[in-house]
Amino acid sequence: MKALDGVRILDFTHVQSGPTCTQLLAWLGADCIKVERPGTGDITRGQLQDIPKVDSLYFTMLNHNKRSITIDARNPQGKAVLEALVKTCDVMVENFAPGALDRMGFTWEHIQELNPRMILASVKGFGPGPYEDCKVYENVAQCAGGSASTTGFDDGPPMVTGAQIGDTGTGLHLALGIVSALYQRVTTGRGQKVLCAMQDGVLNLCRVKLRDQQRLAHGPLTEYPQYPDGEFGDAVPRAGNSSGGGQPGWILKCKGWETDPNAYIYFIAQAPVWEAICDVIGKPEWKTDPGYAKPPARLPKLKQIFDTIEQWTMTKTKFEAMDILNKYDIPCGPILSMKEIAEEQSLRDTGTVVEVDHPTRGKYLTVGNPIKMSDSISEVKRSPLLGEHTDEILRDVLRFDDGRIAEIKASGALGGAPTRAAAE
Ligand code: CAO
Repeated sequence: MKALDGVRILDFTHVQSGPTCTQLLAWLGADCIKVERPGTGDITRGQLQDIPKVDSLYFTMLNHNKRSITIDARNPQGKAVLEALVKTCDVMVENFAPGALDRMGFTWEHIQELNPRMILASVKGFGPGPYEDCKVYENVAQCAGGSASTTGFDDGPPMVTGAQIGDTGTGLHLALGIVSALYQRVTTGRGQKVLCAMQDGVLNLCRVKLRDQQRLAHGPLTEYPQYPDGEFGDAVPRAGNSSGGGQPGWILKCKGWETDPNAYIYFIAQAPVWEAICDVIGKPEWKTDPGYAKPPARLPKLKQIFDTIEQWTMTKTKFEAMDILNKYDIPCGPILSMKEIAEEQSLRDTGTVVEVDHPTRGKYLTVGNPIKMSDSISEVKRSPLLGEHTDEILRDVLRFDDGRIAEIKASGALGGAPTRAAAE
């Protein structure tokens, strides 16, 4: 048994934010029916294609464990199929541009008429306000949610991060909203709308920077690289690689950095292990020197301290440094390349990196479910081909008979041109 067995999702999502959410629910056991436009399907099937005419890794890696049905929502018969699906599903998830679902005829009022228990979950770029009608992609959300202005170096432009905090981050938030609404429905018997705006999701992930914005009113941010010599304006500056928490940290070069762009380690100069750090890097005198012994004395000298630690890390590979530092409980982390992560056996062993076989692509690697549950084990099943389960869903989920299925097909609602019989 899986945690969400018995939950049926009408997955009307595309691109990344929505599909991330529904993939997670599918891994947790929900039956996820992905509705796609006939012909093209989810636009990501054809984006960033590495093999011609084969579903892209962009698509396959966001749509595991789902079934695919093609429906033209503008065709009256297609709309009827969608209405039948609304009646039989528990959750409808969508991330169309603002207003698109209403224009298809699926207003919240209509959905409730069809199924009062339905949970309608949406991702939009912005919540109600001046930008509510805007279309939004990942990096726009990173910029509007406070991530870009606080990422990068002080002397450089704002910077986006490779982690998809706008899309995948919001999909995760939405999944939590959905399971909470399912739980509340047990008591109320009613569905509800769940909305996650990407700006809000990014801001939630950047909350330490809103913390710092308020700290700034009371003086300089002493753990930032701008302290003590640089200028602080009236907004949180970019903090380079300094730590977002109470323990100073920085990225330091390791042996081989001249040729390997990832020969670096993240080093945290955690106060409780300061004495061990001094011993490891060959600076035992710093343990008792009043200029270094206590954290407040170190704050104005962080750059010099990390430069000194780097003289030591440059004599070790990042993995050698990890081995030595971990013996002393000094928090640190190697900068791992995607190649190293793909080859890491322990991630394969836990199912975090999984090899999947696909009928037209062959074998590829994907990221499995990062949520590990002892009584709801996730298996990663390949993404569906476009419309692969159309007949199966009409027959087994909607219980349409052969005559009804033939009539819908002839109308062109599932793809292809309407036949003359349907037109007459
Ligand atoms: N049958 C018929 N029509 C369909 C259909 C189907 N099965 N599926 C989609 N459509 C139609 C929609 O009805 C819509 O039509 P109208 O705009 O004419 O009413 C149209 O396809 C396109 O939808 P869209 O506007 O959502 O798509 P887009 O490519 O122009 O915009 C995006 C993409 C992501 C910018 C937009 O969907 C959006 O802002 N979504 C919300 C925020 C979001 O999730 N962003 C993350 C995307 S991942 O980086």
